[in-house]
Amino acid sequence: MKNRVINYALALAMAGGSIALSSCDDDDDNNGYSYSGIDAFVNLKSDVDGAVSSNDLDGCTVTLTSVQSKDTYTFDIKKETLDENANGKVKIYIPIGTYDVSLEKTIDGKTIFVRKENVTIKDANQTIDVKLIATVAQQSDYQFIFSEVFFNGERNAGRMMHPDQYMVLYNPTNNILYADGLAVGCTMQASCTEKESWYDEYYNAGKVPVHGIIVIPGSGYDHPVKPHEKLVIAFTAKNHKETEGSYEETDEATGEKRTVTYKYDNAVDLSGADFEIYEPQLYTSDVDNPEVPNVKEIYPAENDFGGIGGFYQHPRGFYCPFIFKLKNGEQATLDEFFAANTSVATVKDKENNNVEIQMLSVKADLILDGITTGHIPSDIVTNPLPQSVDRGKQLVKGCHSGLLVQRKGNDAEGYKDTNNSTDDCEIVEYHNAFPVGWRNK
Ligand SMILES: [Ca+2]
Ligand SMILES: [Ca+2]
Ligand SMILES: [Ca+2]
Repeated sequence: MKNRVINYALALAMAGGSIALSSCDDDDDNNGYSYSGIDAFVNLKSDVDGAVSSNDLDGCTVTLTSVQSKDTYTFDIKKETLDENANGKVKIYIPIGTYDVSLEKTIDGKTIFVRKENVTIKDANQTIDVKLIATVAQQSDYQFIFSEVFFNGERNAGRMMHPDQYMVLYNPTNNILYADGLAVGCTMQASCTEKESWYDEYYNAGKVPVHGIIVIPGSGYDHPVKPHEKLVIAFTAKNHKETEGSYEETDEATGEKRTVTYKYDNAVDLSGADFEIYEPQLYTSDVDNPEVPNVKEIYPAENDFGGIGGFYQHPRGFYCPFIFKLKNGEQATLDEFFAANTSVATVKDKENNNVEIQMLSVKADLILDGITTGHIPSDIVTNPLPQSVDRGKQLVKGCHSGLLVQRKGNDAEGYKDTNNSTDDCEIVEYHNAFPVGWRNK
């Protein structure tokens, strides 16, 4: 059954402004509808201000589908009832019951939609709050690129630091993109070594083995990123300048021992990162900033032959980072990805015996962006990323040199991305800081 709601004013006009109700076979008790129900409201609330306008939704309908009977009830949206950001209430008249609420419209390359399931309507004038989402209409228009990758670490009066690694993922499109399920992989093949025994088998099949993947959590539409805005993922979200170390020193004159404490003055303030990696099983001294949500991780089972078995960026850039997207950041989706993309490869151990290792790989055609990184002494011996992802390279002179791989451009005007990092990126001897509140400064 499909209940198309006739606009009451329109019905009046069609009937010539008189005896309107005689055109319906209903009595006065059910508002002119051919069924009995109650008045209620669907309250539309735009998830991101400026994402949807009242004009976008003019003439659109909101549909309620009965969970039990699958009957549908549709209601017209009039822009006069909405504010400029399309926030506002749509009056509905509907039988008591449990419904799924939906709305969808594609306009100007974006899809605007609402999904809300299992809403029980039982009270007159009840209000159902729903979130209006607007994002790219075509999945192929979804894109994120690295605007900064800081894997190198730095020295602080000779002391090396690289838990202050970070990366910045930038939305180069003119649409709001949801980052739930946005993932970064680090290649299993190192750029400084000869091809691993499994390299051709995987790369010839369009697969890029990884030693770890980090994934932005979320149900699909929890983390909007506006056009030309970015997300900062920290290895650890704290102000690394405040990291304290100490050593024992003997006073030459008196022979007394004393403790000297120091800080890491050249390190990065990542206390305001959007997400952080928290992996105490792999990194036993890791700390969890409760203010900063943690990414989820997928990685192959750790063993002596399979490499690192966890998301890891080498301070010489040997394991190249790349971006891809899962449909969302829920654990079930990660598990599904793991099951579908895990295989077994055979490698030789030190005694030249064949040993099987678990491999996790990402299909190359899913990769949205990647940067081939390494260091000058070895150059790129083997390409860890397909040429279609990056046919260039960015090399640091050595570890802990305070070097940032940065894409040319800026947030406001965009960045250069020709999938040739030699041209698109540069290495600079500074890094940015992301203290608490950096985005609003
Ligand atoms: Ca951490
Ligand atoms: Ca945290
Ligand atoms: Ca690219």
